[in-house]
Amino acid sequence: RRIESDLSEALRKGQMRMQYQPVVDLDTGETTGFEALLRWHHPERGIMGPGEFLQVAEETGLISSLGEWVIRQSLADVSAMPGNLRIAINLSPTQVKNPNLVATVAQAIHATNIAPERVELEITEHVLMEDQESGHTTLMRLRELGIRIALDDFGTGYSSLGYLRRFPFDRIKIDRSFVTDIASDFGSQAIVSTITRLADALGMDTTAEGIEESAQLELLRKLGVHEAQGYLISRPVPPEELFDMEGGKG
Ligand code: G
Ligand code: G
Ligand code: MN
Ligand code: NA
Repeated sequence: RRIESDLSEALRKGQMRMQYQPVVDLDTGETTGFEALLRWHHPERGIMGPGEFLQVAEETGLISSLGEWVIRQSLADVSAMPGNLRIAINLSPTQVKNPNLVATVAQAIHATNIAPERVELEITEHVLMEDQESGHTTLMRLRELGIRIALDDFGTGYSSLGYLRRFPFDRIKIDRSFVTDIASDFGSQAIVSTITRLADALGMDTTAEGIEESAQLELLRKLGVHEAQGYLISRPVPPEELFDMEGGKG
């Protein structure tokens, strides 16, 4: 109950912050972009992740203003950085159902003057599952803006393969659960290898998530996965630190 009323004021009070987790190319080791991850700096509860409040945001409808803020803030932060790195933004199924989403994204791109191809939106297959027609239409309209669409948490849902055929995703994000035991479990290796070859055949890029150990990184590289993110490479960091990191590289 209290979290609901707190949440309705969190944006206005400046308690919402974005963190950014770097994504690297497994061939070159270079940073290719960042995933934007929302954090709520609550005055009493401390820093909370979306797992603790996203559900409430969805149920109360606050997700639409919160989601718009996330899009604008992430594009503003990344367009202020040197270079042409990619910014990946998570969308919940409710956000994709909102008819204003396409206009919101278009406006944020216009306002920051960022090249649309640097913007990637991450959706889970639930988007296509719950409301196939309108979900599909919205994704196509987003793509017409020149931005990219990634299929997040791949492998954890129900009928992933059908969705790959129905929508031309630009990227598949291989779920952390396959990465966690990849060094010890032949099944996970086989699954990652198969996802990667499938993505290659479909002309989609691959990113593996949740890399915490160098043995995992080496295996993923050998299996031909294109990009990687995880605590081993970097935790999600506030934008100031990101600027230092990239700025430091010249
Ligand atoms: O950052 P963390 O691991 O706590 O994220 C937990 C979940 O919340 C993940 O599924 C992630 O995709 C989602 N998430 C993180 N940031 C955002 C955001 O800005 N918007 C939406 N809709 N989901 C987010
Ligand atoms: O659902 P999605 O893939 O968007 O969720 C990303 C979440 O994974 C974020 O909350 C982020 O904080 C978390 N995360 C990122 N890297 C790692 C990692 O190496 N290990 C673990 N356990 N979580 C990670
Ligand atoms: Mn994600
Ligand atoms: Na994911």
